[in-house]
Amino acid sequence: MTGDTSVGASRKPAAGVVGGTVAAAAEEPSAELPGDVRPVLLLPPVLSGRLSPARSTAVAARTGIALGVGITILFVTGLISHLIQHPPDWFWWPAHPVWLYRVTQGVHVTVGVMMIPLLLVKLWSVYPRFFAKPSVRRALPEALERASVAVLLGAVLFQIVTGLFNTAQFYPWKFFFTTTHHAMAYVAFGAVVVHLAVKLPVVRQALSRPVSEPEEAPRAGVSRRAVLAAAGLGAVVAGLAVAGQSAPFLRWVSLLAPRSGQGPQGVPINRTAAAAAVTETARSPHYALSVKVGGRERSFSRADLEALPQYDSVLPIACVEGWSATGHWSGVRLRDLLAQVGEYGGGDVRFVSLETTGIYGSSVLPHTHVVDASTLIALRLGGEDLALDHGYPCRLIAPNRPGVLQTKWLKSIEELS
Ligand code: HEM
Ligand SMILES: Nc1nc2c(c(=O)[nH]1)N[C@H]1C(S)=C(S)[C@@H](COP(=O)(O)O)O[C@H]1N2
Ligand SMILES: [Mo]
Repeated sequence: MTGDTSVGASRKPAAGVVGGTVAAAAEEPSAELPGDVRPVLLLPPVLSGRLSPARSTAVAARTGIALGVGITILFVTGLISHLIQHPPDWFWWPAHPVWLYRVTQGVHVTVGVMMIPLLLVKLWSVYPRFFAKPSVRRALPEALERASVAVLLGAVLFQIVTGLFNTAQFYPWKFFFTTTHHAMAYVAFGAVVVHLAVKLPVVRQALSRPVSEPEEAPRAGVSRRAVLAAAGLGAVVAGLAVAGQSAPFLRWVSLLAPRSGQGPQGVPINRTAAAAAVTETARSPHYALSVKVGGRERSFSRADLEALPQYDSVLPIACVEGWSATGHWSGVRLRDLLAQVGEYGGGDVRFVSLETTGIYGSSVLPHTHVVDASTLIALRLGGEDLALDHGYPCRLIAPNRPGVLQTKWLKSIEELS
């Protein structure tokens, strides 16, 4: 203990000289770089950063903050998506604004893609330190710090890769991806919090000086401003490349947004009727929708549904993969349909599809959305009968929820007790 205290005491005055040369020499990694870095990789000087003042705490701190903010946004928006799909008792999600989930999940995937250039620049600005000779005096804290950085980096890379796979529709493994992506989110977010706590003094010091101010004698090479500008521009370009799949006015610049408005009736299709093996049953003349509520049951043909009062709803399909599209739906209000059968007791309602394969054949709708006037058993989209691929003879369309819960090709609707 006495040893620790004396080390702390002897370092204190140095750290207290904010912006002074002593503090800078003690804290700045760049001050240690030239001597300490092993020339492991034979990169050109500018790339390896040996000649660059850009590889500095100033850049590491600023890109680090951007990444930290991004990961926090990803953590929150990701958890929202998880909670809507697997709601615990305490969770409540509103029906309005109808576009809220479209925004949170669009932000999740767009910010997720923006992480890629930011992470590359961050890694570039710090990577010589991965090869720095460990100091003997601080062996344990340094080993712990490196281990925590390894966890952070691994978790964030894992999230980016699994997230991208997910948006690219690797459906056979999607369930596995979502589960691991969810578990790793806590690791990634936790590691960010730990890393920031460890680095807070260095970050505060780096931010207290302008980017252009030298931390030591100026060297040739890329400037910090240029690297930070490249990181920012890279993030914006990456974001724009995908943002158009959720924001229609950005579609013309979104070269990487694969599902942005194509598809029958102006709305993309994730799973076709053929893929879901429902082409026969959905077109069958004997089709009937079974509705169970308040202990009573009734069947409705498509003609029966058409004979009930029809309403319009403008609601988005907002896929968990980040793409979304507004649809002009019309059909029977769910609450009206339930009232046709029996007295709705206020519980959750389960929707089951004609589809018997796959894991998207059913969904559960909470009370808030059941009674909402915009929730429809849709018969039409864009003024025409629903395309077979959009869920003909009828589908659920409810406000402010993931597309995966908007069950197509309905077979039955049942209030859960
Ligand atoms: C540190 C970064 C990230 C964190 C903390 C994070 C967190 C989360 C969480 C907690 C979920 C909910 C999972 C569930 O429903 O169980 C989620 C879902 C999702 N994330 Fe991320 N994520 C990150 C990065 C990314 C990236 C980079 C992308 C894509 C570019 C991405 C795409 C997705 C997608 C598509 C889903 C929906 C999965 C589904 O419900 O099927 N994520 N994320
Ligand atoms: N029965 C069934 N309903 C489903 C699906 C499915 O695979 N099977 N896919 C869901 C998903 S993931 C989305 S995003 C929406 C897409 O609806 P759309 O194909 O009409 O655009 O339908 C949902 N409803
Ligand atoms: Mo989806």
